[in-house]
Formats: sequence, structure tokens, C-alpha cells
Amino acid sequence: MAKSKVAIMMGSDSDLKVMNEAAIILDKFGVSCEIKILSAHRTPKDTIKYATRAKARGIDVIIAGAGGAAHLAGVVAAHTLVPVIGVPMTTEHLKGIDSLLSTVQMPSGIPVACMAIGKAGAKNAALFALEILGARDKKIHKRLEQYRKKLTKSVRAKNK
Ligand code: RP5
Repeated sequence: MAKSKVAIMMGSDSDLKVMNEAAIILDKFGVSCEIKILSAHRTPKDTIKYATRAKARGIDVIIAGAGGAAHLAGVVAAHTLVPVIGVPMTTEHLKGIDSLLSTVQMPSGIPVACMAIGKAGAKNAALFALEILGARDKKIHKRLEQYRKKLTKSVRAKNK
């Protein structure tokens, strides 16, 4: 089986600190990723080219973080059949509600899985990508089981 690969895209390098949380989790699970700064409005041609070629280049899942009128995940999803997970970025004026609604409210036909705003969303995007990959990769599935057990244990330990 070919090695799984995830793409982490974001609209600006100002998203990098938050989106790096996804890369850290993928790294812990031994899944490789490539990070790309590509904007749906500032570099639209490059974004579409990247999305169009993703599958042929061996990308299995795309995580796309964007803020404001956050159309990155939707535009990428429109140009590929690789599953796209959107992460809405926190914004200065509307606190990420703008990003959340732009990402989550995809009209029918082109789905985008939308996570929570900010860091929690970036982390969950990585875990969700792993769940998608885990459907056909037993190793990843097993690691996710171990991760959940550890998570439960760490919460229970707080009550001792
Ligand atoms: C979006 O605009 C990016 O995803 C970013 O969250 C937001 C602001 O970008 P910068 O002005 O900080 O580059 O495209």
C-alpha cells in the first residue's frame, strides 16, 4: 500500500502558527504532510492547479485553513475528489464566525468537512484526516485506538 499523505493548505502565512498544530499531530502518527500557503483570492490559479493535481501526486486528504471570507476549502473541494477538511481561522473583527460560516455553509454538491475555529479545529482536522486514512490503513487505525485510550486515561487521572 502506498504511504498516506496529507496536504495542509492555508490562505496566508499568518495562519501557519495555528495550522502547524495539525502538522504536529500528523507527525506524531508518522503520517507525512506537505504544507502550502495558497490563497483562493490572492493566488487563485496556483490554488486550483495544486488542487487539480493533488490526487495524482498521492495526496489522500487535504486540510485547508482560512480566515475571513474563507473560501479556500470550498474552492479546493471544487477542483478535486480528495476529501477536504476546512479549518476556520480566528479573525480580528468577527472572531472567526465569518470564517466558520464561510467554510461550513457549502451549498449541496461540493462537500467540505468543517472543524472548530482555531487551534482545536486544526488539531481535530489532523485527527479526522487520520480517521479517513485509518479506514484502509490498519496501522493508523490502531494508533488512533491507542490515542483515544490515552486521552480517556489522562482525564480519569485528574479525578484521582
Ligand atoms: C485569509 O485571510 C487567510 O487565510 C488569513 O486567515 C486571512 C488574513 O490573511 P493576512 O492578511 O494575514 O495575510 O485569506
